[in-house]
Amino acid sequence: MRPNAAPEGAPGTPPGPRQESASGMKKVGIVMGSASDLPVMEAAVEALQEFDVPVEVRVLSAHRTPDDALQWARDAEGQGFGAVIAAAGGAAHLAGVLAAATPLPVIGVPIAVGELGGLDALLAMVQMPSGVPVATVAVNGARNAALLAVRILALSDDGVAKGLDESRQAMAAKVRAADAEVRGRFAQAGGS
Ligand code: RP5
Repeated sequence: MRPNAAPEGAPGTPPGPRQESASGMKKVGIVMGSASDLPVMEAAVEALQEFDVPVEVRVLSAHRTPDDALQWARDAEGQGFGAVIAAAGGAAHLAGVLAAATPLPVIGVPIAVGELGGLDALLAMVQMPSGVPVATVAVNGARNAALLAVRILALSDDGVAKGLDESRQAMAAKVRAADAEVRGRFAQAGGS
């Protein structure tokens, strides 16, 4: 284990051998507590594909398949993942459970389900006790979770960093075009 690294699972369950994607690029794991989360999480898959980031999508439940969820998290770093996105609504401790079993950064996506519309999931993820963080995005914030994962991978991958830079420039260009259009419209209307 690296100095200061978090423990990777319980004693006697060492992570498997290290693997990388065919391209050598780190993968992002998207773990959701139920297939019912998939309609929201498809936006994360699409965003990662925009950056050609290899992605693995899994349904692993902290309360229905806890052993599977923990084993996946224990193995994730050795399997070549660079970041984990955890999505859950009714059982939002999933993100914290995964974060407890891997040193990788875990990004939580609270899913809007149930009587509280996702507020319970948001608080469960964002209010993790000190020591095991979950980087939580907005309720149903699947795209931002993916973009945060891309930023994490970009720290150690020049290709991803280049794609991120181009994406940010394209976004800024769109805003500047909208600004020019709005300014032009109101300059004509207001006469300034
Ligand atoms: C959580 O409870 C899942 O992540 C999902 O958001 C919610 C409802 O799950 P299902 O009852 O639809 O399987 O565990």
